[in-house]
Amino acid sequence: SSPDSDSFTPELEKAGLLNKTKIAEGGRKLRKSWSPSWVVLVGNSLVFFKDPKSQTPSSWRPGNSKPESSVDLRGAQLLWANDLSSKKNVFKLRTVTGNEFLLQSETDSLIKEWFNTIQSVIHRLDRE
Ligand code: I3S
Repeated sequence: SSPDSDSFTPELEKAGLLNKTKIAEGGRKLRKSWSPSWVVLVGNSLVFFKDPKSQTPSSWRPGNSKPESSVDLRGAQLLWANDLSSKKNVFKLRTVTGNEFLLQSETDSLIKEWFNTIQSVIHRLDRE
């Protein structure tokens, strides 16, 4: 990779705005509460930021912005889940610890990209 991308962050895979709701914590069902989230896929983690106003790369550099939460993708499961919402383009991410999230976008191409990118990270970790 180039010196420029190294000073950016070498392991960044993807970042963008998605609608998010957590629907389970440790296997316990939670009440849905959708909200926009700035989602960053970096290394083995999906990191959620609350403030969708800060969408520049510097906003999620370590130290510059505090993540709302973070998900370890190792052993996670990803499924399309249009049966779990009236919204379109919904997928469910389940962690090994039994946390479940729904992620959604109105833009078909965008949600497919997210699904494929997260899935490829999960599969890479499965092979390690
Ligand atoms: O699966 P549900 O219960 O139909 O989910 C809806 C509710 O969580 C609703 O909030 P209330 O708890 O105030 O009813 C949300 O506003 C809706 O967005 C949820 O449904 P969708 O179909 O949007 O995931």
